[in-house]
Amino acid sequence: MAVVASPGSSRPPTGPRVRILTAVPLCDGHDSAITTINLELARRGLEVIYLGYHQAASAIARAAVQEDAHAVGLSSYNGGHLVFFKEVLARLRARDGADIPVFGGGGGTITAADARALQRAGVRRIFFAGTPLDEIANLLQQEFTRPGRPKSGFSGDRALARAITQAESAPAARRARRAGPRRRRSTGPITIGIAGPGGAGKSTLIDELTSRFLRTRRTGRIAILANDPSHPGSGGAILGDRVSAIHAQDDRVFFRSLATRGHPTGLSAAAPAALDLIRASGEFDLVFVESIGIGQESDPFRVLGGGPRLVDFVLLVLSPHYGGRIQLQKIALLHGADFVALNKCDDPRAATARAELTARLAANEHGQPLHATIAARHHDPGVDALWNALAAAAGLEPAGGEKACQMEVSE
Ligand code: B12
Ligand SMILES: Nc1nc2c(ncn2[C@@H]2O[C@H](COP(=O)(O)OP(=O)(O)OP(=O)(O)O)[C@@H](O)[C@H]2O)c(=O)[nH]1
Ligand SMILES: [Mg+2]
Repeated sequence: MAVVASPGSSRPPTGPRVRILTAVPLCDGHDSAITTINLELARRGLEVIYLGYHQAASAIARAAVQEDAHAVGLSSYNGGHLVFFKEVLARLRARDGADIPVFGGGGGTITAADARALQRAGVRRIFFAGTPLDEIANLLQQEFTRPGRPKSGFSGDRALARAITQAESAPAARRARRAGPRRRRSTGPITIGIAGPGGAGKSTLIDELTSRFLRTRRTGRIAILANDPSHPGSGGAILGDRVSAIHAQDDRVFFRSLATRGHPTGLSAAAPAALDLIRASGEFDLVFVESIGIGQESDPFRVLGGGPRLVDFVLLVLSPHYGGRIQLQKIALLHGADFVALNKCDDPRAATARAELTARLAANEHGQPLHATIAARHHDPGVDALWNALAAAAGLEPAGGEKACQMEVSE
């Protein structure tokens, strides 16, 4: 039986973890319950991948399979649970995920009779109003800790997802052998690492870039590896990057969240092995790797020395709130990044930030262009220009019909 860490305990964040995907169904905006539950489960040592509210059954099943989740937890308050939970089970079956259990809650909106009907239909468990969070976390740990099924039992995204899970749980030495040395390859997908402070808009920007990949290329797939920090005490984590990943709901996108599990570089220790598995699958044209929110001396993709680079190109994303010119002199990655984006250019401080960053990059004498973006709006010309630059560097065909243009920031 797995042990549940109590909130604030100092359980080391290493080793296998129960990974739960949580979501709120379509036509339901009641997300405060699941937000609390996510946090409490993470504080008790579980890794929680949160998909968001107003989610379709198909999107939930796709995410559960790509995340190789141990189980899916639904928080449903809209009264449609009898139909919706069954639909999620059906979509999981259709995606090689019939073995992924579904459970959930909805306070008083799910009656005991409804819960019995859902259990008869295959739902594992319903948590009623008043169930203590410790009890919920304990039950989830007990029921869903499972040995990894061999990779050979699965195909497609499920097989890739399970192989990544196995790399996450493997001892460091085995993982290193699997990942091998990383060099720029003449074939295989181009890999782009995206780093920047917490909340700068990395995930939102990746999503907008993904939409341009999908729009401008009729075939081909893209993979996204999104790293988020583990809780230093309990070892649990809230893996929240999927919330911003609207376009990951396309079958041409493989999205996988990774918790750092105490690895201090800004990426999971399994990220290099996961990258190699993605490359080896032969399925993808482009891979984005998102670091956790980084600090001034971070170099998650090793572009400043200290070993071989982990990716082909690095994009550093800053928001206008980095501080001032002194702070810009301290951000080590401003030297090594191939591309720099100033995101949130709808912010009143953007004009000053753009001027300061332009001067800072000019001092580098690396010819790094500055891209001014507003990832929070669709069809932003600054994101178009960034996509065109990345696509050109990656050798992908230019974005058809989309003019490369630099966003104008009013001075
Ligand atoms: C807070 C709330 C709101 C807030 C939502 C804020 C937010 N962002 O979430 C606001 C005020 C915005 C709101 C709006 C509405 N609400 Co409202 N709302 C509630 C309320 C009071 C509490 C729900 C809650 O968060 N509970 C807190 C959780 C932690 O506790 P719990 O529900 O007891 O859940 C336990 C377990 O079930 C378990 N659990 C729950 N989910 C999950 C998931 C997992 C994975 C796990 C492990 C466990 C678990 O955890 C708890 C542990 O004890 C309920 C009434 C009620 N008492 O339930 C109505 C209620 C859900 N709302 C209702 C309605 C009708 C609405 C509106 C349609 C009202 C309107 N006409 O505009 C809108 C719709 C909003 C939308 N866009 O969907 C109805 C639903 C009726 C139905 N389905 O038949 C309810 C039941 C009120 C009522 N009696 O009429 N609402
Ligand atoms: N105003 C504004 N908000 C933005 C923009 N881009 C992203 N955001 C918002 O900023 C918040 C953080 O965005 P994310 O994409 O999650 O940021 P992140 O860098 O991935 O965050 P972490 O992964 O936690 O480090 C979200 O609420 C976004 O909607 C933008 O261009 N303008
Ligand atoms: Mg993010």
